[in-house]
Amino acid sequence: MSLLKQISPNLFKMSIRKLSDYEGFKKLADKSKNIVTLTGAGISAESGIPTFRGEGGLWRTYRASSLATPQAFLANPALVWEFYHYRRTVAFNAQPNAAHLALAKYEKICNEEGRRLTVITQNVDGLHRKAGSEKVIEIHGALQKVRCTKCKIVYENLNDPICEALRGRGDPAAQDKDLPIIDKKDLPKCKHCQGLLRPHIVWFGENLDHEVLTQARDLVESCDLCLVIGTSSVVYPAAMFAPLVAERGQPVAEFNLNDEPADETFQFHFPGKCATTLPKALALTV
Ligand code: BV8
Ligand code: ZN
Repeated sequence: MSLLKQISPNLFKMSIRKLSDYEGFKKLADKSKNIVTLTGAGISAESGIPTFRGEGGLWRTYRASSLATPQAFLANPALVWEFYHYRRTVAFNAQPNAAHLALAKYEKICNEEGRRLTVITQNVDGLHRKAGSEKVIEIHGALQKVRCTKCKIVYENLNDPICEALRGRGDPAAQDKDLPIIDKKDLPKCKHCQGLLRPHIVWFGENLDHEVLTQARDLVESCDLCLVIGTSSVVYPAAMFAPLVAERGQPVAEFNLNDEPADETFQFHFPGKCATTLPKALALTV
């Protein structure tokens, strides 16, 4: 695509315009029986939740992805808990935006017509469920859940702060050196065995839950339309899902700020903020 941009900008513009065919997309969506959407941090950006790779991808002097690892948690559980405490507070106080609401509304329309729309999300902020979506697969876990590192139990914990030691902590503008060290014994503890809790989140280098991955794969292999919304498509295995749908000859529609599609096999590409482009594409006011 970018070669075309260099050789013939006009032809490039025409092909981009052809990809953002709102009318053609809506006709297709209304005929589709089993729609899958893959969402990333970009769908929550307009709810005030920093994305991973935009400028929001930094917390203090750390890249978010350098803290989202088992190694980081082993080395400095207090720092990783401060990072997740900050993100829990931001997520718990955030509201779904028009893009989340449009997906929830369209899921209901599909249900009434005996069709299905399932959200597969990489996000851990819980905003799809808050918007009213029911069929949601959180492939990277959820900030609302914790897991005991000792007895492995998983449960929901909405306390903010999750423990006294984290009260008032997590400020992204603070300097680590100015803050008192949080002792490991004061970090969140399991309500059953008093073991150290961790966020129930899939970190880099960790496997996705087998059942969740199987559910996602089955949907990727059976859907007749895939919407890929607000993701840089760089993290695997999620980054493979939409191209696999296109490989099956099924239509993929991308909603992203970028003016070029992430993959040449995508049939539709709607450039711009998805809180605007998605309700427009689904012809919904939310
Ligand atoms: C796995 C939870 C098997 C954390 C996340 C070397 C060693 C170990 C592993 C690997 C390795 N090399 C590769 C791997 C595999 C690795 C991977 O893919 N790494 C990448 C970086 C190369 N994957 C894994 O480790 C996965 N597990 O593979 O297990 C294994 C095991 C051991 C060894 C090898 C393999 C686990 C990955 C899960 C990591 N956890 N999240 C947390 O949230 O704290 S990933 C995290 O980043 C997000 O969840 C998301 O999934 C991912 C990508 O982020 P995006 O959502 O796409 O957000 P991003 O900021 O990047 O982009 C935003 C997009 O939105 C942009 O395109 C922007 O243009 C657009 N946008 C912005 N605003 C808007 C918008 N669009 C529309 N409207 C707007 N308003
Ligand atoms: Zn426990």
